[in-house]
This record gives sequence, C-alpha cells and structure tokens, in this order.
Amino acid sequence: MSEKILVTGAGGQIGTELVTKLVEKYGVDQVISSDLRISEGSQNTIQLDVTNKENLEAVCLEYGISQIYHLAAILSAKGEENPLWAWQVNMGSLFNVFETARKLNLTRIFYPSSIAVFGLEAPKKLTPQHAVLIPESIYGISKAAGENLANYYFKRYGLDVRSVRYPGLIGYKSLPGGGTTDYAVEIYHKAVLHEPFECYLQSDAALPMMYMEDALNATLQIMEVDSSRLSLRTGYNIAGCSFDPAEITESVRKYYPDFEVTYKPDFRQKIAESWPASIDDSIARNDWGWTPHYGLEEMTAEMINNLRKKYSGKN
Ligand code: NAD
Ligand code: AKB
Repeated sequence: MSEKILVTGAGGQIGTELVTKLVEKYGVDQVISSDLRISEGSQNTIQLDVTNKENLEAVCLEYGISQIYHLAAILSAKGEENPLWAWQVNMGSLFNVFETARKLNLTRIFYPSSIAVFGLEAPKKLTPQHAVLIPESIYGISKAAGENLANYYFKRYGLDVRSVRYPGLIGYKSLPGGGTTDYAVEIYHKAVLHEPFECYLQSDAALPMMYMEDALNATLQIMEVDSSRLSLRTGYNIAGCSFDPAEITESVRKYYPDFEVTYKPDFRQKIAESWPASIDDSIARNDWGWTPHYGLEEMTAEMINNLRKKYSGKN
C-alpha cells in the first residue's frame, strides 16, 4: 500500500523543499502539506495548528495519513524571545503527533532534531553522538526532550520514529525561519545583491552546517532504511561541513572580491558559543550509510549560481 504523508510546518525552510521531494517520490495525491497559514489555492495544502490535538487527529483520519514528517517548531533565536511559547509549540505539538500516531497506528514518523541538543559541557570539536546533553537554549532543551520522547515511544509502544540532528541548513529555494545559523543563508543573498552584510555572530563562531540537498537526502534515506539498521531512536548526528563567518566570507569573496562584511554580535552569539563547532557522524555512516556530498566550496558555487539566476528572474 502506498504511504499517505502529512507534513507539518510545510511552509518553512525545510518543508518548502522537502514537500517537492516527497511529491516526486510518492506522487502529488499522497502528500498533504500543512502549516499555520497557507497561500490560497495551493494544491493538497491545508491549514493546521499542530498544537491542536483534535484537529491533528481529524486531519489524519480524513486523509488516511500513514506517515508524518513533523517539521513545525519554533527555532533557536525566535525561541529565546518567548521561551514558554517555544516550549508549548515544540513539546505540545510533538506529544500530539506521537499520541495520534500511536492511537491511529501510523507506520512511521520523522522528527527533526538539531545540533542545538548539545551545550557547553559537550566536546566542541567532532562532538560525539553520545556526548552529554545539557543545552543552553529553550529550543535545544525541547529538542533534547523530544529525542528522549521519541526513544520512549519507540521502546514503550513500538512507534517507528526516526530522527536526525540537522546542523544549520543552507539552501537557495527557501529562507530560514528564526535560527542562529540563518546568517549563512543571508550572506549569500547579500553578496549576490551587491549589498554589504552585517553579521550577528563573531567572525570565529564556527558551527556545523549542511547544504539543503544533503539534508533532504538524509531525511529520505533514514525514512526508507530497514528498521533493523537503526541502532538509535534518539537523533542521529549527521555532519555536512563546518565553518565560521570569516571562512564563509572568504569563500564568497572568490566570486565577489569586494564583498563587505562587518560584525555586530547579538544574543545569538551566546547560543552559537554553546553549540558544537563540528560533529562526529560515524554512527549514522555505519548504521544507514549516510554520506554528505557538499563541502563549503561546492555549496558556495551552488548557492551563488542559483541565486544569480533567481535574482535575474531565471529561477
Ligand atoms: P521554519 O521556522 O522555517 O518553519 C517552521 C514552520 O512551522 C513555519 O512555517 C511555521 O509557520 C510552522 N509552525 C509553527 N508553529 C506551528 C504550529 N503550531 N502548527 C503548525 N505549524 C507551525 O523551520 P525549518 O527550518 O523548516 O525547520 C523544520 C524543522 O527542522 C524544525 O523542527 C527545526 O527545529 C528542525 N531543524 C531545522 C534546522 C535548520 O537549519 N533549518 C536545523 C535543525 C533542525
Ligand atoms: C537554528 O539555528 O535554530 C537551527 C538549528 C541548527 O537547529 N538552524
């Protein structure tokens, strides 16, 4: 039987691109996109506040949903502006998804975690999968709790939840929604638009990052792999590349030598300081064959090439 998929938070940075991939794979009638607000007339797109359990359950029944990709969340920077709201959305919606999935016997759930689960006590470089998790941000706390909840639902109820800890994601098709790593998308837009860029992180704030294509591949791959290959039901570390604002600036200046960058660190610098600089993803590589394909230079080439087309109206 073909899967019927519900994507929550589908209008965000990842959902915008993931839905296209899911439609390519499963067919347009098999994928229902949902978000708080939707644009008029979008096909198979519905309005759904996933903190409302009754509505979520009703949608799953109405469309015969078998899998949920639960992307809806409040990210790290927005979360610090209103921690209670971030907790209520991130944890409330996750409980709703897991309870609905358990009750309706859904076959598989995707739950995106984040490198934000780590805190100051974890090793900064090549942070291992099982490093201590004492996150500093409310977002990281919700993701660490969410991973444990995923593991609990798997062990207690046999719910097939799969999760990766995405690094900061960078793509040209969609804009990020309020994270600490958003600067690494904006910097490319500014360069292509010939505008100066003011960076809210310090020049040496190195973070794990990943090109969107790699992140989408990881997502589809972990959701397809046979259950027996997954030794973890928390979130798998996955690594793409790692760089700081000075390094990405250097990479961009190969295309725009006069590109101007200034630094004015704000509250997001503290969040960045509490996160790893790079990630050890050997367990994901061994368990399900995860391999990234984009380093910083390949990603810069793709971003600049595609944003140039976009801003000249060809994309
Ligand atoms: P985003 O902020 O771009 O999109 C989130 C979407 O969720 C938004 O469209 C928003 O309207 C929606 N939303 C918020 N509250 C909702 C609610 N109550 N009901 C329904 N929808 C709601 O986020 P994203 O970057 O696309 O991230 C998707 C997921 O991946 C999140 O769980 C995030 O924590 C995780 N993640 C993202 C990154 C990244 O770099 N983008 C990195 C690590 C983890
Ligand atoms: C954020 O910066 O909040 C996200 C993430 C790494 O989870 N991009």
